[in-house]
Amino acid sequence: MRSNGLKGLMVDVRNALGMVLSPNYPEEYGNNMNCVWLIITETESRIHLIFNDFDVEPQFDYLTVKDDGMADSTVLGTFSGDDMPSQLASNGHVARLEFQSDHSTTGRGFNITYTSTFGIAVFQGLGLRYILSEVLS
Ligand SMILES: [Ca+2]
Repeated sequence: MRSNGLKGLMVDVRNALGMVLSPNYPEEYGNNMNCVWLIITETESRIHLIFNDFDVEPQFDYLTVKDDGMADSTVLGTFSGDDMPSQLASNGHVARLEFQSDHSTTGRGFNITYTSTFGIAVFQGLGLRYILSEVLS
């Protein structure tokens, strides 16, 4: 995973379905958060994201979903506020979720179910700010 610029806590859950929760969910997430989740499935598979709950401060806090594992990968969607995003699917076998919050006002955050079209989904590389800050700053 070196090429993705991620270090720190590695999670490897071999299930075709899992959850991505914002930090502290369903309690409010913190200020100044910078989180990255990388969801990797088998090469021929695709990743589907289903939003179950979404509540972040409009405009200033946001979740970005990217269509591959790199920071500069194509953006599938950027979400803010409390409108529930529609279901998303990756075009490849990797999806990258990035969550950023600013210095004030938080929300409940988000609860997302990920599934893999077929095969086994591997959820790898969850980093909260205190882990990733070494890499990102
Ligand atoms: Ca905020």
